[in-house]
Amino acid sequence: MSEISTILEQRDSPLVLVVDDDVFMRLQLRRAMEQEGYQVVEAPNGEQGLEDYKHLHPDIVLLDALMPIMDGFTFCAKLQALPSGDRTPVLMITGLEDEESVAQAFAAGATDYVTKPIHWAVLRQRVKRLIQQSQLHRQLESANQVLQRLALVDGLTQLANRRCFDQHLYQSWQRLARERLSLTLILCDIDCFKAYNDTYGHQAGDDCLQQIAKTISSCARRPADLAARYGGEEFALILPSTESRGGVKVAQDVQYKVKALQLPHNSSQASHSVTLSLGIATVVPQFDSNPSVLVTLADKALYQAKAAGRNQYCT
Ligand code: GH3
Ligand code: MG
Ligand code: MG
Ligand code: MG
Repeated sequence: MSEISTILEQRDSPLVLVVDDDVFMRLQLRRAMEQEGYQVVEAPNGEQGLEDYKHLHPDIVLLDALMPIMDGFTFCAKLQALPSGDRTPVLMITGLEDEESVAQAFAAGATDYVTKPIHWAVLRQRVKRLIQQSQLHRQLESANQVLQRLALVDGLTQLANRRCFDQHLYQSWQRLARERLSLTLILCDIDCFKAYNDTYGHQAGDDCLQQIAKTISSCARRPADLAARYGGEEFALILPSTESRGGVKVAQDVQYKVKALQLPHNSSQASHSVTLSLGIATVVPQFDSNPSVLVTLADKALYQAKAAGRNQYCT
């Protein structure tokens, strides 16, 4: 176990997990892999190998086919069942050259195989290539995750963007139509924000948007709630399973917290500090209509709040 904790601490080179019941074979494999600059952990059977795998997440597994307690084929099958198991390459080392065991190795999920007696130069090349492929795969996967995140997040405020808003609203609509529960939408628009930019500059305008975004986000308390940047200086709160009264409470909370920010706005018609106008709408979603009904209602309520002098909410 001390070997394992050392490896967990210092992981600067690829880690090879060698699973083989033959002590001499493990030693030879270790030497060959260490010569390539890899770190090595050994396990004498599939069961121990699986434990090590879970703790260490190696970059590749060199796996003997026939072992006591748990053989290589069973190991492979169990590895496939792990959440991260299908990504790590497994190079099966089999003494059995018959077609059936090769087929069995691939069917169990092995990535590639070599046969004993081992041709060491071939083994080294295979391991190198498999590690490179797996590292590339991991990089692509994390790049993909970043891209997916970027596609849904607003760059300035880090809030959900319009695309994310549309998706979440549609999904909430479908779910609540099934559950026959209310969906509330609040649209928030900063009052006299053009004047704010004109007075304090565009950079200050951006800072203001960031602070308002953070504040609105803090009012989305339930896991299913979503705060989004709906447009330039407009924000939205999607509140699933929320009646009109609950929506009003959240709107009041937003107003209270924005006021508490005390962001000076001397050219506002509504107040001496930055304020919002809010439109609240609530419906029980129906399968035969779509969320644009709700957006239109909230937009109308927002327009009323503006028309009535700003710095207020309407339903
Ligand atoms: P109202 O009270 O009626 O909402 O007036 P308003 O001035 O807020 O509304 P209007 O739609 O006339 O102007 C919105 C302004 O928001 C204009 C635009 O330049 C500004 N804006 C939109 N997006 C951004 C942004 O990302 N950064 C900054 N600094 N300003 C923005
Ligand atoms: Mg064996
Ligand atoms: Mg606006
Ligand atoms: Mg505005």
